[in-house]
Amino acid sequence: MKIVLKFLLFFVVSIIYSQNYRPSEENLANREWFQNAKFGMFIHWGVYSVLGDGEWVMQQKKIDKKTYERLAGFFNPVEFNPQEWVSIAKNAGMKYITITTRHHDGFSMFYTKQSDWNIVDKTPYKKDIIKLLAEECEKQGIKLFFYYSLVDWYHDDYFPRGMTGQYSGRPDTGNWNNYINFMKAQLTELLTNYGSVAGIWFDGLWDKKNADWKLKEIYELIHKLQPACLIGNNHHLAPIEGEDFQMFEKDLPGRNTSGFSGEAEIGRLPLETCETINNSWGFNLLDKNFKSVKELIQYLVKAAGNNANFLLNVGPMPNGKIQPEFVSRLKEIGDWLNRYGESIYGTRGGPVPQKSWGVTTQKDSKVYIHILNYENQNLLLPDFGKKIKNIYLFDGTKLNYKQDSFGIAIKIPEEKIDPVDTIIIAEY
Ligand code: H79
Repeated sequence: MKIVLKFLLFFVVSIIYSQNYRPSEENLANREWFQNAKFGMFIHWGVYSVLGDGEWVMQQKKIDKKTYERLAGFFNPVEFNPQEWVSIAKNAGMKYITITTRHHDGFSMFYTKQSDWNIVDKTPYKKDIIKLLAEECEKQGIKLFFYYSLVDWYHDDYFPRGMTGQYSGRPDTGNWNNYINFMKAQLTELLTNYGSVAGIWFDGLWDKKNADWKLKEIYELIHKLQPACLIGNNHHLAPIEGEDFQMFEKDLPGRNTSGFSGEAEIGRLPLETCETINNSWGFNLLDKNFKSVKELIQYLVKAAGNNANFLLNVGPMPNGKIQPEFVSRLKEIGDWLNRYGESIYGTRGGPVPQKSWGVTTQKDSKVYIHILNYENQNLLLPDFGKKIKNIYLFDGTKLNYKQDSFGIAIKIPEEKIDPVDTIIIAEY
């Protein structure tokens, strides 16, 4: 009887284990690196960039696929210089790049044997942009993530269709399993031909929420090919088994002001929040709603305070250049990080959750108090269970403070206020 019980227990335990994803050592190390990195560059680039009207133009302007195909013939970014892009990212203080290998229009920015709807076969440029960028990132020590849309407005086998893609003039037939196999084959190419890939950033699942996406198989394939590769999926839901990080689109973790984060609760995985510099992901000629340097830095700081990375987007122009309004802002963020990066890189969300005045980050025995919105010279922090040894401004100026059982009261001299971020260090 005992033996039978033991056997049963073993059986149950092994079933539980076989269902539960256990990240590899390399994967856990990569997660740690990711959380320390804090700041990355998102790149939205595709044949849609030619129209200067964002990456959703095919859907929004109801362009059928035959007509849309013409754009590939115009895509010839002769001024594309991967070395320049990677330098722009590095000088901004960014530690990784996440680029669209394939957006919802289904166009592959890399060479693929699975379809000729790709950069090498269909454009006069003929070069594998992802390959060029991957080589440069390797050279300059920047990690590379691949954005990969699950949606496809071009592929006939993306059928039955979801909420979008209904104007592209495709037959009302298709084989969903073929589509899944097509994606698996493409992901195999991406994880085989481009060196080490820091992560895959999926998007678009919301288009067919209830479809059988075979995520378990897809995630297992990725982790088999590259165990360290971090999987994230912008499905607007709580994390799914097999994922390694959780992202929030145009929102800080746990918030849903954009309406894109749906039911997503914050899980236990590393977090990332992505935003645009104007209001567009793909190049938009008319969009001049540029956020100020102050807003962008404060977004980065708030993300860090909420224990999340900040993935800031650029949508390069069809000639291959990043527009000057983006370049200048990125440079200024980089200058700020050069001075104050200690309070961001390698930190985790601080002991005091976000307040109207700002956020906290922490590292080792230091808490960085970021005053983003100066209210008055008396700052009262709730007690976070540490005996404070010293409190001073980032420039070393000692501050008057008092700690008792109610919390920590700090006097901030008004003349020391920095309108972008006044950083106070509390050492315990
Ligand atoms: O790549 C960028 C966007 O193109 C992509 N994600 C970022 C990173 C993105 N695609 N869609 N969205 C963001 C917003 C989703 C809007 C939706 Fe809907 C609201 C999807 C489902 C409800 C629009 C309205 C599409 C269907 C109904």
